[in-house]
Amino acid sequence: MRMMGLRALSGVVSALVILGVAELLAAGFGADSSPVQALGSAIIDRTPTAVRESVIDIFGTNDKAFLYACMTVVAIVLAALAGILERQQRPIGSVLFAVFSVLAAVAALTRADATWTAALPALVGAVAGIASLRALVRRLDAPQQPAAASVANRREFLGLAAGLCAAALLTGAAGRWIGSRVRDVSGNRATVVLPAATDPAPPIPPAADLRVPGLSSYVTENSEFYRIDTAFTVPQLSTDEWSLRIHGMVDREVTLTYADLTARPAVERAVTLTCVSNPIGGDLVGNATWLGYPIADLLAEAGPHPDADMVLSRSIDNFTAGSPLEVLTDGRDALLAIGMNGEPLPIEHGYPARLVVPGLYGYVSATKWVVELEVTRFDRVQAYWTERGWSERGPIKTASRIDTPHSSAKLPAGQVAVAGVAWAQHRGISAVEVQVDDGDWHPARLSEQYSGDTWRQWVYDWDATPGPHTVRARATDGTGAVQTAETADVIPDGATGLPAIFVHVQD
Ligand SMILES: Nc1nc2c(c(=O)[nH]1)N[C@H]1C(S)=C(S)[C@@H](COP(=O)(O)O)O[C@H]1N2
Ligand SMILES: [Mo]
Repeated sequence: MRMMGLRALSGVVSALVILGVAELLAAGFGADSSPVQALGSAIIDRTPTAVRESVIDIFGTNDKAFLYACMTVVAIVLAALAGILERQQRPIGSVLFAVFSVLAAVAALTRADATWTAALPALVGAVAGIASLRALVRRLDAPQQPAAASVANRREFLGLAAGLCAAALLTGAAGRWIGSRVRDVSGNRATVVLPAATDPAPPIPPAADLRVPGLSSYVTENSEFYRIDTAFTVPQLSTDEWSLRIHGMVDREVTLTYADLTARPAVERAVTLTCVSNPIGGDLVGNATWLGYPIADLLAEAGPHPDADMVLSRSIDNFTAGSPLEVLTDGRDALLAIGMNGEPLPIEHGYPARLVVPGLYGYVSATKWVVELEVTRFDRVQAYWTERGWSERGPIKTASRIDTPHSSAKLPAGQVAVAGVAWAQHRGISAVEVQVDDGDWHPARLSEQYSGDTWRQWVYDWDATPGPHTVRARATDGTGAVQTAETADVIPDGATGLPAIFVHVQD
């Protein structure tokens, strides 16, 4: 039993050696070449849609932390197993290490823009880790000896294991530290001075924000803004490295540098973003003021062919979104954005440039760290989420949310402000109604409409009577269509149904 523990320890320590060496090399060969990053990204790209949705349901935007934890547990179990199976004459553990390192190397090689050097961290790491495993197991496999010699052997084993473990942690930490120093673009971001908008956003009237306690503010602060993406580590792309290539079914290919872009007249617009994975009542929605450049103008410069109907936008980490060309050029404020609420885009929200399209869910439009627009056709290519079972088109569905009171709140009888937000980007919100139990629908008071591209707040003054109650809301969009009560799952093109809270009003 004791022996098995020591064998398992050899495996875990040697796996740490692999990772430590690999992290140090990855500092030089690029974050994508780290086995942890490469495998994490490969897992994200291959996670079945249903699994991803339940993970997002449970862990929200901590989905990456959850994946990290799962990978750690699996790695420890496999490494311990490799240690237990390894013998001097029968190197099964070494073979296991080799197999996983080759998998990590292949994953690294298949990332966007990978060169052959991307395989080096995993492979060199494997050589070091296997050497470590062999050295440790040699000390455990020593033939039966007198008790004194065996105690000396054990001591030597533990000393070696401790030394290797410390060395692995040190190289790993050094690799991470150097890597973040080399790559981190927050220094570059701090030097960006955003251009003034030639066409600024109309000022937000005070009455756009009802300021009811518990109600989301009209503008979502950057630090509060939801984050959803497939990036296991946030891409670090400086303004010097960034460029946008517009190509495909166009008359002339266009490549814009950051300086080319910011020499153009900038516009500023408030637009509410929504994620297709947002369940009814969920918080994957936020409103910000974006500074950017009309996508339609950029496309016009390239001259899209008349038979093209889709723009496939691509990020530096190879995420893609397919937006209808028609939507990008119909006059709405579809932007290539560089600023968010008066600041350069936060790195996790797409620095230095991303797309924002009013009326389309993020997965078909809002590409962060965007570097390419390919003018093409829906019948020729599929975007990232379409390949994974989501609808190729993703117009935002009319939705409302009750922010206050919270579900299962205990309330005093009498006046209660039931308040929330409603959105139907690019169609606007014309009414919100509230229903208590199965009674009549009552109109809520709306905040001042700012634009059809942003959400709208509402409040209903409810005269609450004692007892348990269900309170529901429903919105009507600018075309007069009422939010459907029929429930639909988020897959394939967005949830439907009415938000409801259950409250207990005291006597
Ligand atoms: N590069 C990249 N851009 C992306 C995504 C992604 O996974 N990678 N996800 C999209 C989705 S699904 C949504 S809802 C929005 C979210 O933008 P936010 O994180 O700034 O809120 O980004 C979109 N842009
Ligand atoms: Mo999304």
